Amino acid sequence: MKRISLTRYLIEEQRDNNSIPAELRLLIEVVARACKTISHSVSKGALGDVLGAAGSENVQGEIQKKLDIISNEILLEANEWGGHLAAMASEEMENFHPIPNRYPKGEYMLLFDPLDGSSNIDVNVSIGTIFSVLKAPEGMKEPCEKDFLQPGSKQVAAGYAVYGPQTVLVLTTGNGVHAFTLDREMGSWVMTQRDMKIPADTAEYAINASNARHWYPPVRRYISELEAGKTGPRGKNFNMRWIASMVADVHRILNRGGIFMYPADEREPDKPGKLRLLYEANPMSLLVEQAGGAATNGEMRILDIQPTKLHERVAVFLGSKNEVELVTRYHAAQG
Ligand code: P6P
Repeated sequence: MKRISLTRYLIEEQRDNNSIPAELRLLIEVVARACKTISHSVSKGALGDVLGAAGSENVQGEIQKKLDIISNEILLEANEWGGHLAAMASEEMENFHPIPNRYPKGEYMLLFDPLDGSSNIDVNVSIGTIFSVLKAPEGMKEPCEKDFLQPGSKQVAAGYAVYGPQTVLVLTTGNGVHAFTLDREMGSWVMTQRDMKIPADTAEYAINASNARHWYPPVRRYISELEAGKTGPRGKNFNMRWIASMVADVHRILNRGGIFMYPADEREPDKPGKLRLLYEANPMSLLVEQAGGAATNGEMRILDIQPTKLHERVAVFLGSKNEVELVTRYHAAQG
């Protein structure tokens, strides 16, 4: 595969497929540059006084790490002056962030989890940045929360950067999923995978098994069949992985297949799971579907869900199509 830069890929996509307007290309380049800066901060670790708690909580009631706040600030500062955005929203901020009046406004809205997998930061396990791009509604004057409440099928771009042994940016603008590895010497993102595809079948699943006693029957049934292995109803053995960084688990699935699950459970019946719809489940679901996989909340396609709140949570089953469809059928069978 010809190794081209992210910039060249975006320009060729814009020219050849007319699928990336100039403003969207600028947006993606700015986000990619911000992810480079975040990667630099993350990789300092203890040498950079960036580890540990920040001494505050976010809107989710989660302890914020210093790097959560640093990453959030990096994305806000990188994106607010360019003129390509009307507003931003972040897991780390209760309210959305309008573009200050001193800057021009654009037609896109950027949503992000600035640093996903925070519990792994201090123990040097892969973490990442997840982002989602929506178009501002036609004729929008002053943005408000409801302008963000669009189904995931309306995303014009989505991606993540995973900060692991390599720093890799994975992106879709609706024309396949492509990966770009950060060349630290040159400071550029270089395409290392084009048109990633998730195998329809898999022998690997990802779930936090410590919650098993709280799962609803369809999930209990599905997981117990995987655990039964070769002598059970599935007739084959399965392996399990759980990194507790959605970005890292999804990156593995995009590379070798698998199913990732974060179901709702009996602990809080009115809480539909832990993961957030707008800036975690939606971008990851678009990437997974663009790579030939599937993503549901157990009942319906995640990208079809009409959001009602900015920080709304959703149950997530995503990855290898045949496995996602099977566990979704078990939910339907339960009725
Ligand atoms: P648990 C990280 O906090 C996160 O939002 C996802 O990245 C990850 O998949 C999940 O939560 C891990 O949750 O309950 O296993 O710690």
